[in-house]
Amino acid sequence: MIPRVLTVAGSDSGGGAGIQADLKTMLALGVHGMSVITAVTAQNSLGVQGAWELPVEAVRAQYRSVVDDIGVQAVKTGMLASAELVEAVAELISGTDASAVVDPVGVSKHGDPLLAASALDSVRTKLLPAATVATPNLDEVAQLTGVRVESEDDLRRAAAAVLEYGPRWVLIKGGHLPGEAVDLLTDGRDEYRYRAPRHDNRHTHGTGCTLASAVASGLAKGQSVPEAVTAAKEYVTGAIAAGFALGAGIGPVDHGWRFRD
Ligand code: PXL
Repeated sequence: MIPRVLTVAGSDSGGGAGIQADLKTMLALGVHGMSVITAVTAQNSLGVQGAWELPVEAVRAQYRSVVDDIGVQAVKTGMLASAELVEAVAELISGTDASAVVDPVGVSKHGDPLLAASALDSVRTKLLPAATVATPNLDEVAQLTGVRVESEDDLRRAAAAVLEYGPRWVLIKGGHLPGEAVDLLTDGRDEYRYRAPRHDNRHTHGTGCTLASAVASGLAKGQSVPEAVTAAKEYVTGAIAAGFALGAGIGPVDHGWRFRD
């Protein structure tokens, strides 16, 4: 049977990030993608013009419909908007026998809030402990742990601070560091560093969602966490290199780059 992956995240009407990025990534990586929508954003290349979260019962019902009938090998979480939704999703994934990739989304590419400040403690104490892999960027690391990463030397301290909350693995995304882009994956014992060339391309909307969904797709296919991250980095690096202009602002990464001639 085809590996099945579920994203629990927000909708990006512009099609570059959120649920739309997740499902495109899953298609490109050969798994069956499914979605639990937590919030709807009115969004384009210029930013987020509006956001509406769904009632917690609607999120629970979508999740049970999918997991109880179709089944999942991996779940990815993205925008969860409120403390109530974070806590409900944490409980749902804790009770599911599947790998969980938690992308602790705080703000959009344009700096629009996608998570209430009052939800941060629920992310720390309920959601992160349920994660097989957490994938914070440097802003999310600072928001969740207070650790500010200014150079590659700080990545290990950032990872240790996130691991304190209980995820099995953490992938600290150092893409915003000056110079070479380096990510650190560790479970507190083994450590892997992923280096990628920096592409001179501002069309990077959806990068974080794409990476987390690619990791979830690899885990659903039976890859180990380090293998899934290696494959995911290769996919997202190609997608960033092929990112294209759309609208008047920041365009999306190209989820279909491997399909182009
Ligand atoms: O990349 C974080 C993210 C997650 N979810 C939704 C988004 C974004 C960024 O724009 O729009 C719905």
